[in-house]
Amino acid sequence: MASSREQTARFDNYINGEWRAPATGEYEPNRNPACASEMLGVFPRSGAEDVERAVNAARAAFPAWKATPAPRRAEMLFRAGQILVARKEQFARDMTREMGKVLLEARGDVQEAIDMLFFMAGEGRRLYGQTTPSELPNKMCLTVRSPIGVAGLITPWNFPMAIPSWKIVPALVCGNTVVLKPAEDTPHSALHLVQALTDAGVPPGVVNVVFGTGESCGAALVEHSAVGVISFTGSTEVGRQVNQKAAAQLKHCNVELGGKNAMILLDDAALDLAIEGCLWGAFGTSGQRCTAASRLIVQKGIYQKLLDMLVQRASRLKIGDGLDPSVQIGPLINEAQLQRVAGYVEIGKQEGARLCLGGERVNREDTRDGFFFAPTVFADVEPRMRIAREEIFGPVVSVLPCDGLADAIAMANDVDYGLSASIYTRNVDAAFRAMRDLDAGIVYLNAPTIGAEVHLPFGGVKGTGNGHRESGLATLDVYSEWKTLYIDYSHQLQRAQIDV
Ligand code: UN1
Repeated sequence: MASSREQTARFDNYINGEWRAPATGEYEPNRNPACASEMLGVFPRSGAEDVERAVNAARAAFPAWKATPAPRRAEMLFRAGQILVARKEQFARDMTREMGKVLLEARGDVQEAIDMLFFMAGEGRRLYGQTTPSELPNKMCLTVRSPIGVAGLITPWNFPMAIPSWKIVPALVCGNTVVLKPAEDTPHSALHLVQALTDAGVPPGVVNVVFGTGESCGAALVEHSAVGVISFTGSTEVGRQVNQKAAAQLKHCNVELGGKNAMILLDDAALDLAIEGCLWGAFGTSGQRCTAASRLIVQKGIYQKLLDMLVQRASRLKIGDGLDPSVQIGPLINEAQLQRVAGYVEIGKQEGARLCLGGERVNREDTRDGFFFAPTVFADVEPRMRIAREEIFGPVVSVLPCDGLADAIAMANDVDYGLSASIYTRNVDAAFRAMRDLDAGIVYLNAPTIGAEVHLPFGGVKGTGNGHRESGLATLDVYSEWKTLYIDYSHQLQRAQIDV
């Protein structure tokens, strides 16, 4: 069964509107993480030469795309959104098969790309700048956004369509052309998005896709002198290198990196609601979200009760192939990720945290061929422990006791990251203090640490990023340059600051 698929499903790079075999001649299998012997196809393992071709195509397509009025560009984005609506179910199923997230979440991932396309399609008729008075008579001042050129976009596997859309769509509406290097574990979902854009009329060369690893072609993209803007989502370690390399060439660069997101649960929290939030925040997408709730900071009055409820509920979560609609937890992305998660469980045990649930690979007949890891709860975790400080990216949650609000906020902030944070309380004062004092780019009240919507800025502080934001209008600043225009109709030399 697998062999016939293996022979048929060979994918190539998408450059200048054509399928191009990689110059390296090398391909990598794309496997189903729920059933690793199932091969979904082979995708190129490209190198610098392929990146060169793609960048050249994007560079050649730039002048005409830039000259296309933004509302016309936006109409294509809108059409691409409609195409995704029509193909949502098929693309979601394909995503579950290549990434593992359960179908419900895969549909959400496609939906997020749809949302971004519709949101940015509206932006085509706005892209607002400013108009402002001049300090001199018969003179006016205004600002407009200009595209930068070629955008090099490097995306992770955990949101295989949503995150590429966060980058491609604003890049296009601003008038840039694109070279996308999607994660090697989820090439097909990225391609589906690009296919929708192509079918919607985006011209050849405007969006190009090169498949391969970060080392083999992501680095070449970052270093290419004709790429004017880089956007990367991934680990803090790699993001720092990307940022440094881009900085050396003074490129626009946005990096979205790790998180160690905390949910604070105060004694007055609505417990049933909070438990739902904990389960969704910690174990949704098997914890493979940069916004996953990986620390629960719980006030002592409800600590034991919450822990009991959490362990009981988490133990009942159904683990399996995400295509089964009754399954709640899918597999991890690959063996290396599974080993990483298992390694952190060992670290947690050695550090003296109390393992209350899970901690091991799910070893059933129907899961043995996949990368399934049981929902894992560590209690009595101390802030100094590595499992309370480092990003695990798996279904492992650390529960930490705290005395009250001030203590909880101090603990929440005492990590190198600052993506999202949340607090469950019914006390208005506590809620507002937390919203003010939590060091995070996103703060939720009475909701878990996940649930970002595309029309609001997404990103974090400290080790989570470099100060830029994705999504919302804020992301337009990544993909455009402000141009300031002074128009003098006085017919005389007027000197700013001099002729006062
Ligand atoms: C991520 O956590 O990796 O906030 C992205 C959410 C999604 C995006 C998450 N919309 O739940």
